[in-house]
Amino acid sequence: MELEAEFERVLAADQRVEPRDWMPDGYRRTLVRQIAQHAHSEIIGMQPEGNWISRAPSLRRKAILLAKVQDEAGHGLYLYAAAETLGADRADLTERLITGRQKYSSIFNYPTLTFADVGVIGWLVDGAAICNQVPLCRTSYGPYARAMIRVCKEESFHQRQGYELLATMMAGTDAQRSMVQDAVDRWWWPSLMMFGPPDAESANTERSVAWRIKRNTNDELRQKFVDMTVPQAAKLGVTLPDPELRWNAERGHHDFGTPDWDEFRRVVGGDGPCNAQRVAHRRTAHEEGEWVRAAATAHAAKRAAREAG
Ligand code: FAQ
Repeated sequence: MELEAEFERVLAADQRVEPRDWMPDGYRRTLVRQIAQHAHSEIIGMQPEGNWISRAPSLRRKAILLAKVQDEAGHGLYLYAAAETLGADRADLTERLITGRQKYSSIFNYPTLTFADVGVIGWLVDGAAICNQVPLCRTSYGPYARAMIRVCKEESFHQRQGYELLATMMAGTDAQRSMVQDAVDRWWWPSLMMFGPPDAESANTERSVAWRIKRNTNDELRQKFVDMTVPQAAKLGVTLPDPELRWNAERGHHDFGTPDWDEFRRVVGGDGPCNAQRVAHRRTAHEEGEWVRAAATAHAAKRAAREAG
């Protein structure tokens, strides 16, 4: 009881819960679920853009894209490490991902058809990720909050490179401009779905907000993203594909249309355009990396034996 009171005190004081502190089982389970999904998203999220590294239109764009995709690997690693502080086993999490028992963000199940998609992922997908992750810098679990601070700094660079890429294309030819508009049309609604189901259908939000794991609800963050993105779209000269999108002076926010939640459920359920390909690719990479893990384990064992003897 005393331990539980201390846990509640830490939350109420907006302090951080640390790995060795007592925490309710449900709090630990929720964190492992969210952090693992987040880590998996970063790792699977390397694939759509990775698809364009070898075909980037210049050395500069290739170097930028390579750095961005590499950052995503780093984010995945920080997050797996944060999950490990809760007692999760990294190999087990990977196994759950490649056997379809754990989720990753719906957004990465859509294909990247042209180089404009790289810009739109930076602008919209990283933009949505930042909106969602900045409040997570104040999440109640210390290692997750600290990982988010660094991740957010890198995501800001990602978002700006996307916007800059698109601004460059929009200043180019008509064909380039229509390529950008086509990419915006395809990615806008999936980006809104990144924030999760509407609050009324979100099974976890109420509990997670009470535990201060989530600092905002899904709908609050979705609204924030729309409000932030509309002026950027105007500046770029692209149209967001939503006829219901308009400023509502009374609310002080933009009104917007309803995402296709049936599509969201299908994609999360495994039936999106690229789900099978994404998981198969991850599984192959894992299997082909077996020798590296074996060599690293053997090396660590030899070193430990040397140090002991
Ligand atoms: N996709 O009750 P809620 C990035 C699931 S950013 C798939 O509302 P919760 C950076 C949810 O897990 C992307 N599944 O759930 C990058 C739950 O299922 P469960 C990753 C989704 O957790 C950029 C069920 O639906 N960011 O990677 C989605 O309270 C560019 C009911 O939903 C994060 O993970 C979805 N979109 O709220 C990388 C941020 N939405 O587990 C490369 C941290 C919901 O009960 C390139 N996560 N579900 O079986 C969060 O903030 C939360 O987990 C939410 C969902 C907001 C995503």
